[in-house]
Amino acid sequence: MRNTASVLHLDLDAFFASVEQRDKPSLRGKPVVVGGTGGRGVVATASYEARVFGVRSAMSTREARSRCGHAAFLSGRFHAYREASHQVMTLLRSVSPLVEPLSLDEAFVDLAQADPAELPDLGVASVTTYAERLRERVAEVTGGLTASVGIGTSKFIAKVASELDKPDGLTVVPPGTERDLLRPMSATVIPGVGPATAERLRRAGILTVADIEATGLDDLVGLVGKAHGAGLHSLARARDDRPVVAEREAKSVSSEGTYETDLTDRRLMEGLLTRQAGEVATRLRKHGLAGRTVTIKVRLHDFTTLGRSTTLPEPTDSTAVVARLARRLLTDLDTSGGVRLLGVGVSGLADWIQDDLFGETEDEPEPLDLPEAPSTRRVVYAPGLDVVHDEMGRGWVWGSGRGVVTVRFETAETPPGPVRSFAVDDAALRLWLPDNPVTEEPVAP
Ligand code: TTP
Ligand code: MG
Repeated sequence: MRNTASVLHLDLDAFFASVEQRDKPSLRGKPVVVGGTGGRGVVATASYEARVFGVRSAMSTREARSRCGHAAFLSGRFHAYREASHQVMTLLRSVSPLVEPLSLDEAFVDLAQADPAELPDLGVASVTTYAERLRERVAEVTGGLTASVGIGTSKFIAKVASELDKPDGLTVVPPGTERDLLRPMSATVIPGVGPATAERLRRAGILTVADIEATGLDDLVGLVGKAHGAGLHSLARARDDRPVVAEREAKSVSSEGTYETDLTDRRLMEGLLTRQAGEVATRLRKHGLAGRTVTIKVRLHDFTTLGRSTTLPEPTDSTAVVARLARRLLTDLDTSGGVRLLGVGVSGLADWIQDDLFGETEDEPEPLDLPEAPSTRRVVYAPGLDVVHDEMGRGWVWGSGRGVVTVRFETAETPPGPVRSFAVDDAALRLWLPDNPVTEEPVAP
């Protein structure tokens, strides 16, 4: 255990919704819900103004509309979220070589590896000043996004701390005060205590961290099993020595793409999966790896994300094998409503490979017979998407239906702008995408 508060956890506030408010000035300070906007859609996240009305992640959009009908309901713009994430992760990597991203909007940073010229000591006062400056820099590099930060002697404490003063807050837990902080908290603050474990503990009268602390190791093991019980016993005492790991050893190699308009053409989807399989297999070979489990990931138009996987008897690094399995997995899924994300991954990695696994020593990429994009992609003016109009310039889709699309003409750099309506087939209007979108956070290896 380290004796300084030098593990930092950063989590952006209402991430997708904040990016939307940054880019759509008329929505700043207003309730915004990002997610599937159709009948079966699910909320990905809501701005804090919408949370006041009880809107939450994973709630059905229908329920969110009934709680906060006046919110702006937007479908997502993943290129914008990836770009903001990239800006933040690049900043964090410039302050310490040890940065461990947990998701697009969340990372651990080891401050013990920060530049001593900027952080001369790891006392509470110094790390507090340093973290306040870091939060300002997050806002600078992202054009105004806020982050909540927690700092403590371990990953567990840092992560708990970043939640304490959300949004736009900073909490530093001084070394030695961890157990007092944790004791009154619900047992569910401990990583790994999900609903099922929490229920088992509750039936034994264990509700808080203090209750866990007061329960013997044997009793905990009896309740939740050996490995889990030992983890609870340690974490309830704030014992956590997991290091911040920059380049985790790759557990999987994957490639995915998000599409601004819903894909409906099956052949196009198969072509994209084949191409992604080629990228994954190439990366595996480059690093001398092979894996047994092939997975596909499919996000439907309503934000439901589906995964299917299959496991081979032996590891493979062959494009042809990965591509064939990926396409076969797709046949299990109903994609008729449209698909906005496709991905292929290989996991269960081994750093050896048997020769001639399936009699396919050749690794010829399969021909990519992709149909032309315009014939296969419906142009869907989903609410929130970026558009550009020949005379009016850049704006975003406010709503569409009955052959009409309504646009608000504003960007992050303009004041709130005017609203105009057009016929959906108006040749002066089209969807807008950045020239060089950030496609993916690098995956190790
Ligand atoms: P979170 O950090 O969990 O949530 P948040 O950043 O929106 O809000 P908070 O201020 O509480 O941190 O997730 C980051 C993003 O991940 C979120 O903006 C949207 C996306 N997400 C989903 O798509 N589905 C989900 O169920 C959740 C929880 C998040
Ligand atoms: Mg967040």
